[in-house]
Amino acid sequence: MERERYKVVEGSTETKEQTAPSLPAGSKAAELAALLERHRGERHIIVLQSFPDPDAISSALAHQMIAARYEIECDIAYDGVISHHENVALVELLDIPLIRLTERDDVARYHASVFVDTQGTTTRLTERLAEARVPVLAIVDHHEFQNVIEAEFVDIRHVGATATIYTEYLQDGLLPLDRTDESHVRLATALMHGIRSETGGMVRARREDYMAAAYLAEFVNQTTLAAILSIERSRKAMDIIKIALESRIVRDNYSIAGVGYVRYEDRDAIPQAADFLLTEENVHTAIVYGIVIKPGEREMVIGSLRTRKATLNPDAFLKEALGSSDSGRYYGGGRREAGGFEIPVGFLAGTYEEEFMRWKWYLYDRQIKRKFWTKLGVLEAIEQKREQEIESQLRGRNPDSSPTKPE
Ligand SMILES: [Mn+2]
Repeated sequence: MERERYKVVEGSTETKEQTAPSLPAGSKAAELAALLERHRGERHIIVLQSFPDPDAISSALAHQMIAARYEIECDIAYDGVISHHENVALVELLDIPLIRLTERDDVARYHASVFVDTQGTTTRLTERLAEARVPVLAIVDHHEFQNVIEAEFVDIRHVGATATIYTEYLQDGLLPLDRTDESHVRLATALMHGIRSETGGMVRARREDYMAAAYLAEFVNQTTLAAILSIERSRKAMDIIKIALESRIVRDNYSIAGVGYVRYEDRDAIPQAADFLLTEENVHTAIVYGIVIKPGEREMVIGSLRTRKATLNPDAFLKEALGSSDSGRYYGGGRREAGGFEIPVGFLAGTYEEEFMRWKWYLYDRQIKRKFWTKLGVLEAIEQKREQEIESQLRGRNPDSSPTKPE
């Protein structure tokens, strides 16, 4: 019986042998296969969180392709926006058909819904589908159990990514990947990106995520993956340039901007931002800096100086402004027209708790600005104004939790 049905789907006895699945008994993959078999020929909606990320998008694609083998037609839907550039890059480069559902769209036409990388708490589609009496068929997710909706099939696991769970389904035989099949290569590339981005480039990955990535590795299109990542990176640089532009302070033709925390991979955006600030009218010298972090590694304030002023020697300027460490090593130096500096965060490094990070940035930002304003001889005016701003900010917030301000 089962075998006959697979034959119909695949349309040839040749592939029948490969796909009539010997799914691991008692596995979630086998359970999902049985579920899809029961709903053969239906039309389903795959629901994503309102702001879908690569993990959600790639997992949905996997579900869509698996379900297609049971003649189930799936729409991948969300009700918010695809906000981040990396997600846009993923969707565009891999040609993944996402549908943005608006209020006007009729959801009653679906036989059932499937929640992927969400348990219904991060989308308003949950209520709309409930109102339209569309039953929930499946939930596949890696977040904490929410107990908001019930489903025929539930697979919620503590792994780094939902894409890891779907990769396991593929491995278990729900859709064995074939390197010569372009759509399979696209799927593997999407899932790899999903796992990597969801685990912070594997930093937070668990054993299961590594196993999944290892399986996907031989099917991934490296060029496409690199393109997705480079689009992501250049857009990150744009974000940092934007922050620099918004936070810059211009005095005496010097433009100075602290951009906050910068991921190690994005550190090149700091000199790019300095180059950009230099294009502003009346600015001859631009300085941009941020705290560059990479979990488990050394933390540094990294800064860049760019100047068009012929009489300004970046090397001498930075050495004088920032001075040297106890061991006599200068924090900064340079060449003609450009310079850079690196200040180790040292003792304060490695704590990523939000409040702590905010104060850490505040102190470094403040100290670096003081050094430069002192060098330029404009310290007093700016400090006074800033002091007032901060004091009123602190008063407006919770004064008890404010650490003693320096000096
Ligand atoms: Mn996720």
